[in-house]
Amino acid sequence: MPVHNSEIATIFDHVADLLEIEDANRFRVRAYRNAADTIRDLGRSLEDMLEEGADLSDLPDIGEDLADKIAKIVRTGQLPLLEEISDDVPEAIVKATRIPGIGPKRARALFKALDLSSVDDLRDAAEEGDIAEIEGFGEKTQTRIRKELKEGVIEDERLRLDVAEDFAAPLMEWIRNIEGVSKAEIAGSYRRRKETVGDLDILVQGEDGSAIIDCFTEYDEVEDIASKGKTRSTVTLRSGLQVDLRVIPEPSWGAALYYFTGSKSHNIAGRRRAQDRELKLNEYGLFDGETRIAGATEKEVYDGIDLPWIHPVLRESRGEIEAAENGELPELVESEDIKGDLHAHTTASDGKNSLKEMAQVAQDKGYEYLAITDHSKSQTQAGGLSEDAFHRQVDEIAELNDEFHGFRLLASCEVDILEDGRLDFPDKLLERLDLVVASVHSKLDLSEDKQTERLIRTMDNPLVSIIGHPTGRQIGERKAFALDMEQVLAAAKDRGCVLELNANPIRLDLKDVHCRLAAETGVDIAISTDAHSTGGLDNMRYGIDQARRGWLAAENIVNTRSWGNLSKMLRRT
Ligand code: DGT
Ligand code: CA
Ligand code: CA
Ligand code: ZN
Repeated sequence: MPVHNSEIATIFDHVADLLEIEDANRFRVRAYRNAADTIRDLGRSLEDMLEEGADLSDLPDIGEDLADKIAKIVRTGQLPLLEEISDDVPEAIVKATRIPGIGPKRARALFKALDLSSVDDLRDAAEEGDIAEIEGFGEKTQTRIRKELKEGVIEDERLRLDVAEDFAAPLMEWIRNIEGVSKAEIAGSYRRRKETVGDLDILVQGEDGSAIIDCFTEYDEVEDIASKGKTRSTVTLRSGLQVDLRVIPEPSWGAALYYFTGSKSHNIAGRRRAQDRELKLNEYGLFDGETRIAGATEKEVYDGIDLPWIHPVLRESRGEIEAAENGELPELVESEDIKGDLHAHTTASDGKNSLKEMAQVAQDKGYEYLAITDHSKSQTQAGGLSEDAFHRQVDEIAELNDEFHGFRLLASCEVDILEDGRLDFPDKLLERLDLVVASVHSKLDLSEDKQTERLIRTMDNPLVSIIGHPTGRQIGERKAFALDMEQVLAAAKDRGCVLELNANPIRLDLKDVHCRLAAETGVDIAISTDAHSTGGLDNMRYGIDQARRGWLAAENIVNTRSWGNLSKMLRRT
């Protein structure tokens, strides 16, 4: 049974969560988190590496002990340590830590004080007013907990896109190798590149439906078969991911791909257009009475309802049909447009690779530049640098740049935004840098007014080029902080400040609608990976998909420009 890197990383993250709740040594907690990050960005399968006899303790952040643990997980799919500590810590406490302002310590205190053991217990306690009675909690926290529970954030079972990809890739390889399968594609939210997916909707074309489905259900990660028929089957994989598979006849392929790609509201709009033309549109084709007049390709289907083909990332029923009708679909930004990356860390702070290594991989990608944005001094958790250390890094970057041709490292910094919107470093240091990324990493639970004001004060400083991960959300982990995005965008526009679309699939912040709003407001976006390793630089593609979901074109993205151009643009003084 194959074990994917994302599963191993999830196990380590889970161990770290639990240890943190148990108030374990913080270095021990960090060790598991760092290992999880390394594994996620590795780009090679640990299982394959073990098979080839590689020594995993050669990897950054993986010592002998963790290497043994990885080997154990690959052999058995489990980690006994995790089972042991999960017995002591209710899963509900882990979930409660997703509520902004409730860290591991407070979650533990809360559960202990009220003798809670489940999310339902927590809900009851919040509704009955018990939480406000506990020392250190109060009405405000209680109201917030109620709200979070109502919004269902802490029980979100959707899978992040990158995790889904990790399971989908080998599954698709399996399906494409089944005898008689001539085509296979994933539709649904996965094809629309949504940041999370509820399930996978796979379409295959082939001769003998039953035989194909038999083979599909024999895939070794299938844990449960919910249904199994001649043309359709639904299964659950060991990871918990549900998969719907449908066998589609050739003349209906395009119609089915269109239908199951969705979104549902895009489909409904399409069906209405068909009805206006006295046609019928469904997953089998476009029909005039009993006659199928289109269906083999998506293009044919759109043609039949008098529209150009619409890219799946746009199919959210947010005006794409009107835009298509008027010939006003956006020319979406593409990977090839990207000329560099404006947010990356090195071993100087919490990254895993050196300046040189990061520069090498950026050049291999064909980039013209890479901004090194290590953390400022307040970020003690993330190895934030002192002012002196920063000055030294700027000098080191200048020296390295002498050796490069057609490429440069940009001296930068991810400077912490303090509670009042001022920065963690003095202007005198920031003035030496090619650009400045400013991010919020603390005081995440300020009120909307205060948080909005805080970011606007930050942008008042003309040395600030880009606001990093502007809403701070971490998918499935931490909600976005309260922010009036329209006000932030208006202020950014006034001040010529750029907002970041963080390409890390855990963040993807800004959201698609924010991107769209930014473009409408005239605010430029930087798509940045926030890479903490050379492998992290590969996350650019998630950021691009997200930008495309937000209708952005190359001209909306600052890092599609060459450095000469960009540096002039970023200069606000
Ligand atoms: P997910 O799985 O929650 O991430 O989102 P989707 O969009 O993949 O939704 P899913 O898996 O329920 O269904 C796949 C597609 O099938 C959906 O995007 C559109 C289509 N579809 C499903 N149910 C309906 C329906 O009741 N009416 C219409 N018109 N289309 C539907
Ligand atoms: Ca789906
Ligand atoms: Ca589905
Ligand atoms: Zn960063």
